[in-house]
Amino acid sequence: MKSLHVFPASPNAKKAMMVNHLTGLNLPLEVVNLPEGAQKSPEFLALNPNGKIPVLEFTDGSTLWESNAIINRMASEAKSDLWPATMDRYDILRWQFWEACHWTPACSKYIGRHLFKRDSIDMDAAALDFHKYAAVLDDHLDGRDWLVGGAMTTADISVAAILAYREACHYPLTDYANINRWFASLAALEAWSVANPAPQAA
Ligand SMILES: N[C@@H](CCC(=O)N[C@@H](CS)C(=O)NCC(=O)O)C(=O)O
Repeated sequence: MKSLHVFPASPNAKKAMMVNHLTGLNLPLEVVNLPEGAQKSPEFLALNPNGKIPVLEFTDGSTLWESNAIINRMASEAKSDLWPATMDRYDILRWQFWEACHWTPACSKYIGRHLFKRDSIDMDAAALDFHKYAAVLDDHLDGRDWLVGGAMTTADISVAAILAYREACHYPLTDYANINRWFASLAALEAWSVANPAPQAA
């Protein structure tokens, strides 16, 4: 593995940066300046034709994109229990698909409204969507410290990353005691801070 292409304020990059720290892989980071449009350059599009970060680049020049695939591959390389070699992998994948298809899109409406100031977003519809999925997550975490099994896995990192913007973007999380307890454990990790220089200031 050669390097990670990231933009540090991105929740999807945060997943890869956290796993980079937690596994001790410590791959060099190459910052792709999204506000300046660096993701649209021919050089970057050769790494990921979608024009999105994060990207994991290998020493032979090949690449892997999609944050959840990247973090599972990194944890596998490091033989880390974040991606255990058991049937729990399918449960982890379940939560990672849920994150990408439902949870992050629900949270992203708050990011669109509060960070990117898109006034056209229907926040009543956004709240309905958010509460639908937050209730699923909160119920699952009732009596559990982690999403899958008895220890932190890449599932927790995938689902928690978008919560980097919980305060700045006013996610309605007050009534979700289990999510708040679980998230506090993740936010207390050194890896969370290392991969999260100052998102609340956004
Ligand atoms: N499904 C992708 C999403 C990646 C993504 O949306 N990346 C954003 C930053 S969080 C990006 O690069 N946006 C730049 C653009 O679309 O121009 C993943 O999980 O890696």
